[in-house]
Amino acid sequence: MLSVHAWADTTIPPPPQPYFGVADVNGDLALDMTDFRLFIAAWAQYHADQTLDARADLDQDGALGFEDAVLFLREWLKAGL
Ligand SMILES: [Ca+2]
Ligand SMILES: [Ca+2]
Repeated sequence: MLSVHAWADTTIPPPPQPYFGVADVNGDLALDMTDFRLFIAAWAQYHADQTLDARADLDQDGALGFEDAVLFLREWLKAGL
């Protein structure tokens, strides 16, 4: 049986902090593998047929280029992912 003291000593991890950076491709306030996959898919699509997923255009210049990749990777590395 679980004692009251055992319950009181249980550490509940803090909720993750919301992420407000530009690399949150899907806008869910978290930077994770979903954003990575979306960015890579947007990159591949853009460089295949110039279809732009504006969510991945991180510098908002109307194209998906090297600068967007640098911005994404900088944020990714800063988050320690
Ligand atoms: Ca996200
Ligand atoms: Ca861009």
